[in-house]
Amino acid sequence: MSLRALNSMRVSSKSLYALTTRAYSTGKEQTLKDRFAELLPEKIEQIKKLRKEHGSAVLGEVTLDQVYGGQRGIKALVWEGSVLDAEEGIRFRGKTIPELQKELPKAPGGTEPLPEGLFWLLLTGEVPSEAQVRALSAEFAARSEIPKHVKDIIDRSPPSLHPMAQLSMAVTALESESMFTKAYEKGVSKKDYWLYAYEDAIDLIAKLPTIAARIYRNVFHDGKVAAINANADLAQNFSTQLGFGDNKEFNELMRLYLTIHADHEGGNVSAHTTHLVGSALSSPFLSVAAGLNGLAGPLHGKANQEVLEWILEMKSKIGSNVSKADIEKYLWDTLNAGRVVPGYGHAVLRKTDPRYTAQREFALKHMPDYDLFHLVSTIYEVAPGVLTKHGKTKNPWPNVDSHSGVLLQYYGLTEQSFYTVLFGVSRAIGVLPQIIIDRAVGMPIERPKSFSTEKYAELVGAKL
Ligand code: CMX
Repeated sequence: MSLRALNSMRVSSKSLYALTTRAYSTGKEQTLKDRFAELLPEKIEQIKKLRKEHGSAVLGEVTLDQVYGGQRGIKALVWEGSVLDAEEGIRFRGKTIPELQKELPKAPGGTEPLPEGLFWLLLTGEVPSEAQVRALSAEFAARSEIPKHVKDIIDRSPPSLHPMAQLSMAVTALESESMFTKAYEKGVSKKDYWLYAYEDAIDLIAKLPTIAARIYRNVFHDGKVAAINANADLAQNFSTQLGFGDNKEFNELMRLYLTIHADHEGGNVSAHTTHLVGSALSSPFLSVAAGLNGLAGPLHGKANQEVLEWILEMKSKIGSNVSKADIEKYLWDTLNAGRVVPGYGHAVLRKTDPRYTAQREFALKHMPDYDLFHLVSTIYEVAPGVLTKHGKTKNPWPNVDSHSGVLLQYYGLTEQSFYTVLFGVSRAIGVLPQIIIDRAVGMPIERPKSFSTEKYAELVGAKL
């Protein structure tokens, strides 16, 4: 039975649950939806008990500087999937990136983790079996087709419209498919919201590569998107749709890329926005579209585009033989012009981003002699010193965006205005587990307190 048919039926949530899980299970292994449903009562109990016994415990204080300083460090969000440590970097359900690379299932013959496995881990806290991940890949492949009106929106967009704007519009237009919105309109009980949010989440992850590839092929190529293989994993099918599927190394890069860009705890702009909009019970489609609009900003996901532009501008100004002294001067020129050095600095991290390191290791393995990789490595030797001397940024070390573009350039994906779309496809895999959890544990609408400057002055006993 197709999901569209399911969608139009007036079925109880219990029967919808049974139907959808049966539709994609091979019958041998437990599905992700089953496993999450099994774990959920304990999670709900844990939260209830924690709040009952410690609900009035004080977690910290909020300073006026934090209020004016982008709310850094205020403990005010629940995010189950990952935690970011300033020194160590990201851990996904307690696991570092090298641990993910070791423990998550791989494609046959591959060495990089499958992002499907990360999605499972983020939702349940458990590493899935190979069979469970294969079933999830098959489910994504089966749901990858996008509706005609979404195709039309992409096809009618002018090529001059930034790919991220096209992506956000297309994801918003998927609202027509939202099982969550339809169930809500039919008056489904709160405790069953997650069943429908889950279906939307799986649908969205399945359809995002098709949307992204259509944008890429339209804006930069012949507008034709290759058919996917129902037996291949999400990243390989995405590579195929983009036009790079024959390249095994590129497939591996996509697996790594989609895994490491997915989740970076809850406070970053794209994750926080998705969660915030979801708290109003906007569907997962509308919530992720909002998050993508935040990811499109140059201080967040668009930095991966800006890094490439900055490097190519450097090369065009200096020539192909770039010395350390040239880089140092170019860094100072950038800073003295009042611009930021893209790909460097972070709101939380105070060391080299482990996502940078993972990509550097990929480059050392697959493209050790590539000139752009050498340039990125030399910038890494020079930039932290310059940024430290400049004295503004709290973190002079590179972040994830500093390295990703060069890897894509190597394999021929040279159109840097598309790079943030790749980040967006991955980010959805990281934020959607929390949307499902939010609906499952009944997180309320988000509503922090705001005051005017006059009121804050009054609160701290200051005269303006
Ligand atoms: N180059 C120049 N100046 C920088 C800088 C950089 N890479 N990073 C920070 N600064 C400046 C800030 O602009 C700020 O200046 P003002 O005091 O004039 O406002 C000062 O240093 C202090 O900033 P901070 O506390 O160190 O950094 P924030 O938490 O405010 O901002 C970030 C974090 C990432 C936005 C910032 O480091 C930046 O702009 N980096 C470049 C853009 C980038 O790479 N973004 C991608 C981040 C990862 C991602 O989300 O994808």
